[in-house]
Amino acid sequence: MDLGLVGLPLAGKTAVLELLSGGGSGRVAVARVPDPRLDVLTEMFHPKKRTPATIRLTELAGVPPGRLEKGERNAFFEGVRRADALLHVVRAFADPLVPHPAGSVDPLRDARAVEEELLLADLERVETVAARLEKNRARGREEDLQLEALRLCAQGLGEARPVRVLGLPAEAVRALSGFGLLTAGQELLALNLDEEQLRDGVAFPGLSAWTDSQAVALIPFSAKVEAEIAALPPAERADFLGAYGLSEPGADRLARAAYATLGLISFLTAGEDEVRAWPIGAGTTARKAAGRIHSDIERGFIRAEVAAFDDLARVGDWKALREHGLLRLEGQDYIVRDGDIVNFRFHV
Ligand SMILES: Nc1nc2c(ncn2[C@@H]2O[C@H](COP(=O)(O)OP(=O)(O)OP(=O)(O)O)[C@@H](O)[C@H]2O)c(=O)[nH]1
Ligand SMILES: [Mg+2]
Repeated sequence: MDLGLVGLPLAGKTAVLELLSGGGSGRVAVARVPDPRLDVLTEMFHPKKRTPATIRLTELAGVPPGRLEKGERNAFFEGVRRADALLHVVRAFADPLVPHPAGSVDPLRDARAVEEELLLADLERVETVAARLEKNRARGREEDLQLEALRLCAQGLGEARPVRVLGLPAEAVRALSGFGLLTAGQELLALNLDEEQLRDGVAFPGLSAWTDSQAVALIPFSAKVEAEIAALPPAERADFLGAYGLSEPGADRLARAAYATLGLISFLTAGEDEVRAWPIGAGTTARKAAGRIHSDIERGFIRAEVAAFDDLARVGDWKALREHGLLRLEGQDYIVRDGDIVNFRFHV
């Protein structure tokens, strides 16, 4: 699953990418999703390997304030279209060494500038596609559904509302799925604060009301402070975090929020070889989940032995789970839940 990083120039996109991927450079990186449950399982099973879930990050070109040139615009939108969800990095930090491209710091203005580009691009596309469909004399029921869905989008986008907040019926969402609308997907906004803003708390009037209205989750954090935390020896981190009133690194929280924004949950496998978190979309069946591990397991699926992580953590091991009747046998259509520990039975 791919997360696209968008934002104005000098907002901190590269800083966030490096933070989430633990260094590295370039515009594409892989981020590990921190999961304390893997720590518990590692204590329990002493595996040779511990493998967290990962997501791919791609930094897209910084959107300049104002309209983009046509070529730049298309390249940027192609990038957004390829992403499964967006992480929008918005600058709140003030730093005389890194002058803000617009001359002043204003997160709400900046966030809206980027969002507006996406809304305009969607409106343009919706109108173009609708005009083409209307001319099609041979259009059938499917095209009529698409036209109706596009009409609803055009109305919402015209009021500067992203497609994701329009509450479209499932049939309309399906009809639109091939059109690559930029505001239909999920989005997370990371507000990049400086040290003082993080420590003292800072309110930007209207910002959280705006993110609410866009159905965008808002995560305040500081790329600079997080880079300092990452550079500390683990034993010193807790004190440092405490000084900012944090209980865990903001980068961990951001990675988990990004994971949720992509619509992902984890099922877990645990044994002496490996403890591992496997990303699946919410609503995935046991047989499909098995396919995440290996296509043979999906094909030869017999049953899934399932326990909830919390139960295993409480009773201590598999044996106790079985004795307490907390180990269930589930069939192929079982909907796997976040934190399910799964052992697939299959034949090849
Ligand atoms: N003071 C401060 N500086 C930051 C922070 N985050 C990023 N910077 C600095 O701001 C500059 C731009 O950060 P980048 O992460 O490169 O920003 P970007 O959004 O990738 O910028 P472009 O790729 O040019 O669009 C760098 O010099 C960073 O060191 C922060 O939280 N506080
Ligand atoms: Mg950059």
